[in-house]
Amino acid sequence: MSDLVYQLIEQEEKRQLEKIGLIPSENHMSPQVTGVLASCLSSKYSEGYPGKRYYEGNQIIDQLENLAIDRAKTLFGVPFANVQAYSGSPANSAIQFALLEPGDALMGMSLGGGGHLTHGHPKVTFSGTHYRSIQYELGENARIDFDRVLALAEQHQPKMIIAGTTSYPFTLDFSRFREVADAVGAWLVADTSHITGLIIGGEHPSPVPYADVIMTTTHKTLRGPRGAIILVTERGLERDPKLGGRIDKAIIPGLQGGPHNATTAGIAVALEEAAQPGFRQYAHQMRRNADTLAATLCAEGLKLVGGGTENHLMVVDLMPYGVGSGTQVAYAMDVAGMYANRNTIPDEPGSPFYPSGLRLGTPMVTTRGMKETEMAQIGRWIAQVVEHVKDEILPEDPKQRTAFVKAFKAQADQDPFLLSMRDDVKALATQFPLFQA
Ligand code: DSN
Repeated sequence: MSDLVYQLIEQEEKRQLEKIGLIPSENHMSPQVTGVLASCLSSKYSEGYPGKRYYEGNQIIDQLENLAIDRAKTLFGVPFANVQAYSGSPANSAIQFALLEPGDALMGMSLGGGGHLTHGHPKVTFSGTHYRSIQYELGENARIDFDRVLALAEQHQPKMIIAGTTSYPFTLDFSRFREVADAVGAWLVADTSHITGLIIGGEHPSPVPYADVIMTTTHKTLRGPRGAIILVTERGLERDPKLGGRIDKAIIPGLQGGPHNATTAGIAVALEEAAQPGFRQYAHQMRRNADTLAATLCAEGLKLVGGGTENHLMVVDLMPYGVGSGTQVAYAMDVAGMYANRNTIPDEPGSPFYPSGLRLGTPMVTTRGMKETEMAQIGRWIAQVVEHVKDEILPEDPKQRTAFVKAFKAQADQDPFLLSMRDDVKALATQFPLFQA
């Protein structure tokens, strides 16, 4: 295989094998899911839904999509599923398009608090400009303060409340969100993208009894291909028996064209894998690994947002090392062979591009078969990297930052300490395959 594309794929596989992935929204797919993605299913157009397509030749695709839908409904215990959304952002847009009118109030967690752009982030997003966006911040100890959420809801009367997060390390209390939604008559949408694998594995409470609609991406803790599922609960159907149809119409013709059939098949395979007893063990180990990583980081003197974790992720508060220091730490970690992402912290004094936190998660390392011993070692390595770069302070003057970061990166790329750690990390990482069943 001489085409540069294949060479680059080989290089990426080598990178993933030799490094340790700690981005909580990423995961490694099983060989079965990976294989399905490279099938002839990608060559077929199938706009519409099973039994009602706009193109001929969908006899097999219909069966595949129905299989994915049935598996989703069974696994989550809901009466309706749509598996066509291209990913989480289009899926959230579809739910909003289905249930809101332009200008309606939409309430979600702020980006800084741990929410998502599509949860109404103001000014620059579709959801934050097309709708009247109300954002709730975190309260004491970086937890959701439901008294404040309720007060905000009563003040602004949102038509939709989104209970969902991307960097919130604690359990989401869907019953409290339901109380708030009921108080103002709002739709309750749960975006469980990050925690779906934990929910299926019995490590996090399910939103099914409380939410009207649930959206999850399929590639995070669920460990499938990049895509999304929209579920409607019994509760949602009781409120509007046509809710499923409204969601379907919002996907197509509302927002999308032909579904990505190979992805649909990959979702079906991933759902079957998640239904196996082994997946519960995976979810359990993911939690244990997160606890060990968090405890090690704290023991090494690092500060975690909210003091720890109750799910698969944690956010290191790097403010003691200067505003925006997530930039230097995340880069230096990557040089040392561990890739994570810089992240905002609550009440971030920096910016999303130069944030003061570091987000870490255990989905990928757990999929590779790593356990508590490896987590403790990784935690100590991360602390050593922070210690190593802590005197490299990002300039306050935005004009000086670009040059500083460029010089920092050039220096880090040649840093003997980081490069030596990279050898140690590689020695550990290569003992584990990308996917261990
Ligand atoms: N980009 C995802 C994450 O990293 O959490 C959310 O869409």
